[in-house]
Amino acid sequence: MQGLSGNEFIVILTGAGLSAESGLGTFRDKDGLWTRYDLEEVATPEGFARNPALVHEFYNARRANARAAQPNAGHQALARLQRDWPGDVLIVTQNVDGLHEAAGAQGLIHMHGILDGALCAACGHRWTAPAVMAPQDPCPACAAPATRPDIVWFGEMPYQMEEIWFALRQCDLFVAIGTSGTVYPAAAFAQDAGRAGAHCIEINAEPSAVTQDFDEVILGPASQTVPDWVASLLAQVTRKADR
Ligand code: BJW
Repeated sequence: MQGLSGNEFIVILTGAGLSAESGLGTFRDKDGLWTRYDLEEVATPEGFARNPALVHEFYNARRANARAAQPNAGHQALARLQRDWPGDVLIVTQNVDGLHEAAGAQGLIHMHGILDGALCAACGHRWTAPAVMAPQDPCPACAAPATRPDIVWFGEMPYQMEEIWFALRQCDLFVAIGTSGTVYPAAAFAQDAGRAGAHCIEINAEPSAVTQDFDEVILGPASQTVPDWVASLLAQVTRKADR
């Protein structure tokens, strides 16, 4: 994208592909989580009601993997963009792993929740998840044995949607990174931002299910494409400032 002033408002949506090279599995790729687990059983409120122990086991294992993982060059480049871009950069992530924060990013929206969070299904209280959670764990606020992972499952409303839609209407540049474009409402964000006038860029290993909604598509592994894209964006405004 040419002719940037540096004051543009950038909204970045990230998905599982960004964390793939940190060793965390994606959902829908070959060997992805949904090829090994039935999403109806582990990622729906109905599945949790049927078998909370199974769901806690699934998320306890994912929490352990996420806590052991390190951010990769893609996460680091986005944190650098937030630090060095003169305008605002909002990162909206579907990822629940916390690797953006580990790389130094700030002010994120975790639209699908966070593995490090626990939520009381009875009173809505939230607290930091222990390493291992179990169905009968009492809520620290109301003592109900209704502890669940603070994760947005299918059929539940993702977090901070009004804030996200507002940002999509205001932004100049929308960039989706490492997401298959198959899960709504995130899959519609390029359409939402594009209709409001934003330039939309997709950065992914392969064209997503909604690739037609983007003005530009950059294909390749996020640990390389994201640092390259961030460097080229920052170089444009640095060159301008030098003139
Ligand atoms: C790389 C790479 C590398 C790999 N470098 N790239 C019918 C039509 C439309 C909608 C619906 C429908 N029926 C039901 C719905 C709604 C439903 C939905 O979308 N279902 C679809 C399956 C059809 N959505 C919901 O229920 C959501 N809530 C909702 O809609 O509320 C009502 C509402 C109404 C109106 C407005 C707003 C809301 C909630 C969705 C919750 C999703 N939850 C999950 C699991 C919880 C989190 C967790 O356990 O971790 O979130 S599902 C899972 O998918 C997870 C992810 O965040 C999400 C998206 O996946 P993501 O990140 O895109 O990963 P992958 O694996 O799909 O793709 C990875 C990509 O990376 C691939 O393209 C690779 O090529 C690429 N890649 N390596 C770069 N190194």
